[in-house]
Amino acid sequence: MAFTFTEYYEGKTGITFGVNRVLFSESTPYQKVEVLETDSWGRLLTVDDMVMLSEQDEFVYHEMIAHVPLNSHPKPEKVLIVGGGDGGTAREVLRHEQVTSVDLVEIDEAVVRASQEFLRGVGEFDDPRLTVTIEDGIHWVEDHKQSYDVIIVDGSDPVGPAEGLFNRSFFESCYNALHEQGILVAQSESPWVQHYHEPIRHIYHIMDELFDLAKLYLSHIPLYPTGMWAMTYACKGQLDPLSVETEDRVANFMAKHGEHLRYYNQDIHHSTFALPQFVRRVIGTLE
Ligand code: SPD
Repeated sequence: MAFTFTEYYEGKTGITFGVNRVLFSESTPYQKVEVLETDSWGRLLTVDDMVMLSEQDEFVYHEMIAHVPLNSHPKPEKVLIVGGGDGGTAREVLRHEQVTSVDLVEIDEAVVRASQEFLRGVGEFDDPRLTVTIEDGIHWVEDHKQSYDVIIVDGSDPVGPAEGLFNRSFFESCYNALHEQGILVAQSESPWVQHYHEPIRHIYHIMDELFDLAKLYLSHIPLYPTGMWAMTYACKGQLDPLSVETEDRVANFMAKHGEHLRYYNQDIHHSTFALPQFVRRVIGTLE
């Protein structure tokens, strides 16, 4: 082991990795992008010293951010991924046969380049249904009204270039970019981390106000700060992720793809929406 890397998330509290070598390191106009080879979690993609994924645990995040919304929609043909330049979310979205096109809009070409070169097992970039565009996702959604069935916000944490992905105006543009019955999912940070309470509450309340239905859901992602990670689901219309129709779609999807998945299944789809009391307090839904 050559050195250690720590992502600090609360004072001097953080998660530390043994690093054998640095495979990629670039300071781009937006951020510092690195791929590190760790001693125990495979390769790590970091942005401004925050972990975006490890080869060992990325499947949790990518399966959960993709399959929960896609199986909740009866016909998810057109999908937009904002961010997601590593291609992991695209890989999972493209498992769905009904998807006819995926626009992946990433602000920083270095994330795509580093991932294509050093994280080959993570991203799916060869599927003809996928179009990768290097552009600010905020402008993209403003310019694409009524265009998508599902929008997935797979951005970084709310600092630096991803900060705008947590603003009300961005979510309003996402609302306008969705077809009727469209679904939006956004990565929403950890409810254990005090300074993320505001962004989580903020995202949930904006989505709840703008959309007909909003729900927070949780996954276990060991290498993200605290290991508990939130995503927010919102629908223009009443496509409930816990409906009987969705349950049937999840069952069909699992019958076809279950052997290739590592986290998501029928039980997880259902239980992911069960929120502990303290999380309900964070978003203010505790009666
Ligand atoms: N702190 C991690 C926040 C998650 C950001 N997205 C990760 C990108 C993986 N496709």
